[in-house]
Amino acid sequence: MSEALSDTVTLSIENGVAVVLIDNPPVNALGLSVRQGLSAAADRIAGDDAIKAAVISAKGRTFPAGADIAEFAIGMREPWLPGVIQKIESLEKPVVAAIFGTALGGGLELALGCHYRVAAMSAKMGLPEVQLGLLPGAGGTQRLPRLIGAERALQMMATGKPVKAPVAKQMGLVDKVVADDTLMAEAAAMATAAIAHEGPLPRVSEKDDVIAKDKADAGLFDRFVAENGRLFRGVIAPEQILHSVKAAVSLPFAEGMKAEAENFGKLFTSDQSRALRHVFFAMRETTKVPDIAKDTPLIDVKSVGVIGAGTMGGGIAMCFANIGIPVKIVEVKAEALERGLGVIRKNYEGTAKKGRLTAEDVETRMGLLTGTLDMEDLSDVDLVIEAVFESMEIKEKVFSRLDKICKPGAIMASNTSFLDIDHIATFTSRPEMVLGLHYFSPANVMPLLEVVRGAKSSDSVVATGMKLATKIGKTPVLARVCDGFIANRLMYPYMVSSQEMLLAGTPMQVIDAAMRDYGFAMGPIALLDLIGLDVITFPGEMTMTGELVAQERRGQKLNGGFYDYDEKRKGTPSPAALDIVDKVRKHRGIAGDHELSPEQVVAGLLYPVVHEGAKILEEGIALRAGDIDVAAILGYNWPAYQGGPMCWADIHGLSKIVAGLEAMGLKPAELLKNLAAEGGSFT
Ligand code: T1G
Repeated sequence: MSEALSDTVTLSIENGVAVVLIDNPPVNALGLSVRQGLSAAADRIAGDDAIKAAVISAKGRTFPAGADIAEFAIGMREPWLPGVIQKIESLEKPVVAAIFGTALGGGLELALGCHYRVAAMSAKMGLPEVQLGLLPGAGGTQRLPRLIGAERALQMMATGKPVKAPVAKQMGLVDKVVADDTLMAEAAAMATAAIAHEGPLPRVSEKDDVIAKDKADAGLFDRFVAENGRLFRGVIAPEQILHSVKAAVSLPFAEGMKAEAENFGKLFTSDQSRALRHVFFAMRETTKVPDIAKDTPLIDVKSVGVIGAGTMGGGIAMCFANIGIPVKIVEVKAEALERGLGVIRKNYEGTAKKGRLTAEDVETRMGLLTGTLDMEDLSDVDLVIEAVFESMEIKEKVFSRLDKICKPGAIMASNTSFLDIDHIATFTSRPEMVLGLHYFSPANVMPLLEVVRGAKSSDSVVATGMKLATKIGKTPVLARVCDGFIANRLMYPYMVSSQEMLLAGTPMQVIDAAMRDYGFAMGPIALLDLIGLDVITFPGEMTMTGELVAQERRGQKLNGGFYDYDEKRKGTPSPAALDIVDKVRKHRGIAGDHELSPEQVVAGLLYPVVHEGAKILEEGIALRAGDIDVAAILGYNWPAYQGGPMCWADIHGLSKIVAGLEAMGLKPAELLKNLAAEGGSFT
């Protein structure tokens, strides 16, 4: 018979072993009532002579997956997790952690405070706090190095990557790995056997043999930093993790715990952690469409047709073949079809070379792809996605034919990146079956999928599009119809402002360096070279990109662009481009003597993006500010630790942005002005 120690923790006694189960769906996060229950369990275990040992585990899908991240925003209360874990570790009766699912963050720290750990074969364990801009703040930075050594502990904590149970066993992180369905029995057996254990219980905080070796290795930390520089770039948490592990190696446990708490506190209140915690929830929020009922019937997509075997069509087809859905790829010319299928095979073989696919997987996926020159062959598919040339005239031809070919109930989608889905829907007799599925190139790699809801798209079609996005491993963001939808519309002012800034007199390398320091992998000018100078049309009858293309300078891989590139693709400002900058300046009567500081570059490029985001929000094109942030992060590699444009704006200061936009001669969006005036925020 089990008794409730709190709303989310129960205790039952079986043959002298207390079984403590956490039940806090969906992931058994270690919220207040769980901590209260665990603390009460420790008291019961200590005080009840009928209890000789204990097992701690959970119900549902996983051993605790960490602290309750949602609790951070509402303020945490005692008992604190480090203290609860310390209380469990200090017990004189053996406590076994029975680990399954994903024991992450505070969940793994709880297990480290137990005397023994047994894991189900399918379990994963990790300390991903760094992905939230935090560090393991419940003893993880002190116990983990004592168990598996400082170097491997640093690797786990600075990357946040989980390890599978067999690897955990090999590292000494768990004592035993058992078949999933025997976990609780094995844990109880381990607890019973431990009752007879002579001498002090194995407490990780008292284990000093492993840490002694680290103490003797003077170069350990410098080596780690030298070999893992990329983990430290732009972000602050890894450095605090490093300091905490140094404390673990050099200080007694209690003092190391104080150092960990201090370092955790620095991170907890940092802008980067606020941004990353916002992104964590925003990424999960995008699938929620408030005005579509959760029980809306979904269309069962068992087969797909893709029109166009080019880069986009091929990538889109791969997304479905990857999850076992057969795809018919339509082209107008046999050689285009053959070329497209050849590129797909090459992609799969490339992945197989990296060991992420077997040769058999490649054949299975290729076997799901059928090429055809006849659009009539799409009469039996459940979903068609066209990825043809971006011309409304061609879309009209395609959709009016699809309307005659596709079976009733088939979804007809366009991959267009800016054309009007509502207008495309008028080419069919069933606009309710039409929507946009806007992939980002390469479609089989980029995680963002904009699901574009037409005015007449049915709820069922939209809900199916959102669900399907997740099924193919994408993060969907719902957009209404407008030019550029969300991500491209949002970042167009960023690209335009960078061109204007260059003409006004800020050197291209200054612009790009400022945005790399902000956290982008590359600046806007280099990005333009990478994606190709003819991809974006800039305003004005004479533009630098137009002049560069006219000189056959089309981009990084096409004869260079704004930069000339060496064999390692390192760019230096191109004299030819500088001449063109001068030419366009003269033509437009721009002096070109106005150079901005890096801080002014960031403001000059990002304020217009925030302004556009506010308009996207107030026009109802995006459902939430967080969706806009997700679109920028996943579509344009906006650095997640900056939160995305809307979260960054909140942190940066909306009033500052309003004033900055006005100084640039821009009229800030109403929503932005109003939020700034009332001290509100987007996120
Ligand atoms: N706290 C609160 N809610 C959480 C949560 C958490 N730790 N983890 C997941 N959720 C919610 C999530 O928002 C979603 O809610 C639902 O659970 C399913 O999540 C002291 C300080 C566990 C691998 O960082 O990695 O411990 O949208 O959609 O794809 O040192 O969730 O359904 O309403 O992601 O199956 C450290 C974060 C915390 C783990 C499951 N732990 N979670 O993935 O489902 S900080 C983490 C995950 C900490 C200590 C420190 C994943 C998952 P909703 P999901 P999934």
